[in-house]
Amino acid sequence: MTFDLTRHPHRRYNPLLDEWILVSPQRTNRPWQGGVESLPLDRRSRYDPDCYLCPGNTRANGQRNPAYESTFAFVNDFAAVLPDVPPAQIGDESLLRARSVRGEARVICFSPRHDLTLAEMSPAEIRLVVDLWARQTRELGARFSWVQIFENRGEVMGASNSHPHGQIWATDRMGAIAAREDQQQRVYRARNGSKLLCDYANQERHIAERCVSENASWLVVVPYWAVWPFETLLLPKSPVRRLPELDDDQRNDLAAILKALLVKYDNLFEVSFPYSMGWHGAPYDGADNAHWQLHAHFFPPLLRSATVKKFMVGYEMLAEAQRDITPEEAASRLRQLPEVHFTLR
Ligand code: H2U
Ligand code: ZN
Repeated sequence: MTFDLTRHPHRRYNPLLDEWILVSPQRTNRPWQGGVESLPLDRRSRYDPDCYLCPGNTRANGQRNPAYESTFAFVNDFAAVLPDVPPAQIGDESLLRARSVRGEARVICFSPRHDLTLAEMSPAEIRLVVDLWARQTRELGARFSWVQIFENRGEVMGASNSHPHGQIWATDRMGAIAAREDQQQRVYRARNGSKLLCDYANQERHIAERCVSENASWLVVVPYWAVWPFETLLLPKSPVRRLPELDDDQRNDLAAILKALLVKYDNLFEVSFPYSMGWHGAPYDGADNAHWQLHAHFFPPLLRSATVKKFMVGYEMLAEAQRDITPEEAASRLRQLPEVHFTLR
């Protein structure tokens, strides 16, 4: 018997995080039997008088949103990080160690329309979100070394409001996951003289089986080491360290590929697909960061249908992450899905 990645349990290496993941493809080699359960589409209205993100409405702290017409950013009224924190370093080398954190948290509204998602917005509207991400990165990067842009989409991911929005937490230190990516890219560059994620994108384009979508400037793959069933990695095709560096064409192409990916996601189970997504780019720490390649991660929790989600429990909490459906199979299903939203068919 010879080893076969499509049939035998194995572990795959994640070079960005220096971690392993267990893959058990034998559990899904049976034919696809899960029905497609469509959830009823909740028809929301364009404006919700009770929404704290809609234009002109009053937020929990009594402040009033402007009558914004495209995007809108404000400082989170219940911020997890704060700018005015006295510096402190407690318990240096002891087991009980703590450090102060300085930061700023913002909420970013993607559209004045309460009833849309990024997937339903036009590429031109998504382009304005790209510009907002880039602007916010530059602005917060002038004051903090790490700018974490993210979106929690859908109730299952803990989003507290269906108005299309994301968040930014900027801090004076990188988070632990970002720091590991930084270190792994640095070591790779020192060893190979090239960027880890540029080499990876080139390989995946050549192999093609994990590619989901591609245009002139961007590539979406289900990474070889994906943990979540339909996790994807969005990569620029040329070297870019941070969002603000993207030129006009790259921004338009980014809006187009985001539209394509998010429509595919919605079409997968014919539901507004939940996910957490976020951007990773070079820190603003004064170093040259030539090892850094900008990228976005999409982590959707759904596994088999609109209602069956993957749980990270048991073995995964205690040993390492595990998946059944192979990244190749997930990519193939996403690739074949139409780029027209199911609600418009
Ligand atoms: P989430 O849906 O990802 O939780 O983001 C919404 C954020 O909006 C959340 O972090 C903030 C919450 O603190 N918020 C305000 O800043 N003002 C409000 O009036 C309500 C919620
Ligand atoms: Zn709203």
